[in-house]
Amino acid sequence: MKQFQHFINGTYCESTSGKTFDNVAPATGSVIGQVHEAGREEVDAAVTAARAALSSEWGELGVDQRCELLYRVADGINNRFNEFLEAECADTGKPYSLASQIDIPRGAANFKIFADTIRNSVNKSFQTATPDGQGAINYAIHVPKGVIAVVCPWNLPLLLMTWKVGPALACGNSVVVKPSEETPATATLLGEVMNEAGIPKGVYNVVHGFGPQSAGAFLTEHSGVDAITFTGETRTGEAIMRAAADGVRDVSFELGGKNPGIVFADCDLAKAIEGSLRSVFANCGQVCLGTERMYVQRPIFDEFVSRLKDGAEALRLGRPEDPATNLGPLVSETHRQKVLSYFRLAVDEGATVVCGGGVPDMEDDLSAGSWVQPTIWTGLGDDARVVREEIFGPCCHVRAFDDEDEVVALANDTEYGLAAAVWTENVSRAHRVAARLEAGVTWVNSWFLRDLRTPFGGMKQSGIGREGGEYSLEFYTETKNICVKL
Ligand code: NAD
Ligand code: 6OD
Repeated sequence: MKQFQHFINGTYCESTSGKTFDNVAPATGSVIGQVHEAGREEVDAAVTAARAALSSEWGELGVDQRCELLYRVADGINNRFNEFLEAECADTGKPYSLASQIDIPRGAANFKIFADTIRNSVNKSFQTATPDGQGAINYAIHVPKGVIAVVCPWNLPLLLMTWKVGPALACGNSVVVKPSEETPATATLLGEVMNEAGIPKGVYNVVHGFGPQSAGAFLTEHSGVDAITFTGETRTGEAIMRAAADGVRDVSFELGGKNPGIVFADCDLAKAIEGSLRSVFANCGQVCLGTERMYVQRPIFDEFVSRLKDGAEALRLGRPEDPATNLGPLVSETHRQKVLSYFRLAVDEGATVVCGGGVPDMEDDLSAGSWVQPTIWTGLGDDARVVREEIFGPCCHVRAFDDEDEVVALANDTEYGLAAAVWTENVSRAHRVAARLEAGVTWVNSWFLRDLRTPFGGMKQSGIGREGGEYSLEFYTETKNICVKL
């Protein structure tokens, strides 16, 4: 049985309480490991180690030396690619075909891109006129913010954790990571890579546990933490924001979504179907950027629904390691019960079930896993809970619309504002609609096409702040102005 221990000050350790909880493989429902649950004592040790690291050799390194180390971390992940792949797929049940293309390569790339960004970042300066005619020069410098708490979800564990640890370390901070209780493996394994790469002790720390009254709350409430970066549910973000108010600590939040996909009759339908199948079903619908509300212009509505249904029914559910598998299970039985409750609610609210809506028959040991069928509905009203609430499963509702103003209003009628996808071959319409959508990221004729230099984050209840490229500098550093009178 695997043991997932904390990683504190460069060393793996257990909790003094001896408390552990099960790590369950969602594909089969079997227990594959024991996770050590941190108490206040371990969280305090991790924060203390992270604080000490700031004034040790890590704090003395120049940007170039720091970036060299981060390149070694990226190489370390790539050198142990298969170990990361197996660990991530065992924890989440996601297909190797997905994680080998997205999760693990991005886990490595997140260190390189932010090393490059920080190395090449430019500070602004201003020449200031003064009454004596001599003038002054003002210039900005960026300094690390300090100890950063990184609180992570389970859907893309390595990708989303390194998306925050990469820039935090590139900017010279130290981190304490709290992975999701569902997915402890890759954050733990990364500790070995950090040691192999020569990252000084205490710079990268990991504490395991749950949220409330456990490691998540102990970490975010800890007065030794200077700032908190969090990805997860909007309600959890509210709780963390309350904790961050003590000591007026900064937060960066990537939260929930209920993202629209808009398909105009002038789209390339084959592209729109292929992209929508990915945006609805990739990672079993457990992508914050995924589409759960499809709006399709009336002339192509019936054909779109029929082709989306064909695509959904062709998805191959199966073992993560089977190269033919392209749909995995949900992350846990608890999450499956939540998603299935929405499947029932859709019927109660009057939906027409186009496909799916239940639990698939799975063979042998897979029958005890957290599987659900890919599901499509039509016929719900705009106020239905299934159309308004984030489900985070492999499902969407498809609704017909007639014109541009109508669909923009429908798409924006939500408390969320994370992502949108627009499908049209009319370039003017594409720009016009994208500018009117209340979403942090809008893709036109694509979905989840990422350039890591671009701003990433959500509007409304989907988040606070932007990360990515130079935008990450705003959160992970303090910007200081120095004014020199000449
Ligand atoms: P979650 O909010 O339940 O948990 C996320 C993390 O927060 C976990 O590590 C958990 O232990 C911790 N946590 C929970 N309560 C806490 C508390 N009171 N104090 C401190 N920590 C606490 O989210 P999840 O279920 O792991 O992930 C799914 C959610 O994340 C979805 O809503 C999804 O939309 C969102 N998400 C958003 C993005 C984005 O980029 N906007 C990306 C991925 C996931
Ligand atoms: O690609 C990224 O950088 C990113 N943060 C993706 C988020 C996906 C959410 O599930």
